[in-house]
Amino acid sequence: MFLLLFFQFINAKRLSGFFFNGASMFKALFVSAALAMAAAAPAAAEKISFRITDSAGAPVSGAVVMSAAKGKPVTGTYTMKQSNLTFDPYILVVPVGAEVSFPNLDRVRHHVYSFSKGNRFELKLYGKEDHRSVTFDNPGIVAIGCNIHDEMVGYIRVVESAAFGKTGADGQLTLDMSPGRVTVWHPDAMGREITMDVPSAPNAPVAVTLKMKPKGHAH
Ligand SMILES: [Cu+2]
Repeated sequence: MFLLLFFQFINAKRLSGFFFNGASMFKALFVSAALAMAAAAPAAAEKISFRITDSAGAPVSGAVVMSAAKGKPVTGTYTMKQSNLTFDPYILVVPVGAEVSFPNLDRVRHHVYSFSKGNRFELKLYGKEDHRSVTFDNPGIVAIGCNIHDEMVGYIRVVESAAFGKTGADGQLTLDMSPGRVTVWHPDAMGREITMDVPSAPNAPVAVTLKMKPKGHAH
């Protein structure tokens, strides 16, 4: 940052010299200050890649990466199916205010609910081809279950982040984001989520190791 400001100061001096033919230092400082204010705006977005592995080096899929920088809620379509007595996807990340559809593709009825603070909901018994949806208004972790099938577990991470996503089966993810602080979370990781600072233009994917609980979910 300081380096950037220094360069802008030099540029401003040159610029003002060019326009004002030996303009005073005062003018140069004035232009410099204006440029410094522009520099205080968030850095431009870059493509930054992440690679998330467990302690044994195996890729971790479904790990959520979210920027600390906040963004406007994004509208989009979000779905968590019930299929073969599982929630699909097992992990979903959505912006605050998103509406998530819960279609039931099974022949049996499900009764989907969450007791998670700020995002409690209950979708009473509904059958095949039936859709219900829920709007998530508060950031946080929403643990989802089914009243009929105890083994059904899913998670929705509701975020306020300007940039967010989750890793694929290869444990990788690329975000369009401004360099800065990010948080990495997975419901089956031990301990708290990991927060780290990502520099501009890292020369390799940002590597993060998550210590996973011994009994990881199959998905
Ligand atoms: Cu069920």
